[in-house]
Amino acid sequence: MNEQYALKTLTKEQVEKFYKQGFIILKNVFSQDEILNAKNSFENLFSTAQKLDGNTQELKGSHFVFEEGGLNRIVWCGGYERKLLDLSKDERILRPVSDILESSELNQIINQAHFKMPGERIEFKWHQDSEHRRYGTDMWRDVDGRGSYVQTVLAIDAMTKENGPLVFVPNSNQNGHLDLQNNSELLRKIDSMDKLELTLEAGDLALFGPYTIHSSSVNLSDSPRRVLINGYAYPGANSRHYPGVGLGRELTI
Ligand SMILES: O=C(O)CCC(=O)C(=O)O
Repeated sequence: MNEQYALKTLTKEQVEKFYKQGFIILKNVFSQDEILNAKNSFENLFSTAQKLDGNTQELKGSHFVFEEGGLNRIVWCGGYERKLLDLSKDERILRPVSDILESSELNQIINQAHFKMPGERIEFKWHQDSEHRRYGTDMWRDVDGRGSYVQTVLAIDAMTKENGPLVFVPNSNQNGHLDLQNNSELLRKIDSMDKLELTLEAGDLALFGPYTIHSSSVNLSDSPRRVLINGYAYPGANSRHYPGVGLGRELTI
């Protein structure tokens, strides 16, 4: 393999940065050939979704979720498109996650395809992923005391200012789980906080923690903005059942 795309472990500084600002970006993790392969899987998934009746439903262990604006996401997309499940255990994703969690055992609970096709009105409002992981309930235990979870976003297309990029609020992770959806005062304050609009090339990987406040708006460009999202929990943290995968799959690195 071209050295540029070889497995890289994180430095101590990168891990510190992850916990300080709430996210890190790794450039050129996958080659353009590998991304082309993943793009073919996304195209298969999308053409399957086009043939459905617009109601959320499960096919071969993948949960096709439609919302008002169109196809919102495909949860556990690797059920339908095996190549995307294989990609989610590539060491170039698992190694940095394992460096952050300081665990060689990982519990993968998320393997999700996000499509923002031109003309569709798909957006994700300000949130922390800790909401989706059910922090504060008995479905989640913060085993490592640092969030116990890493979400990774692999750019399948370039992510630009025009096509609905992820937007992070740096350092917003510092106060843990904020129950944002029940905190309208804090939600209002986000407008005046510093933000980082992410621009990525296809093949770049963003990693962020469960407490990092983020959002992404509608794709206003005329080309797709697709990402493959994989999420890994510290062993023992999750007890929520997810569509397609139940309690998740155990991976060892
Ligand atoms: O596809 C997007 O931009 C949304 C990603 C997101 O909000 C998440 O991974 O939690």
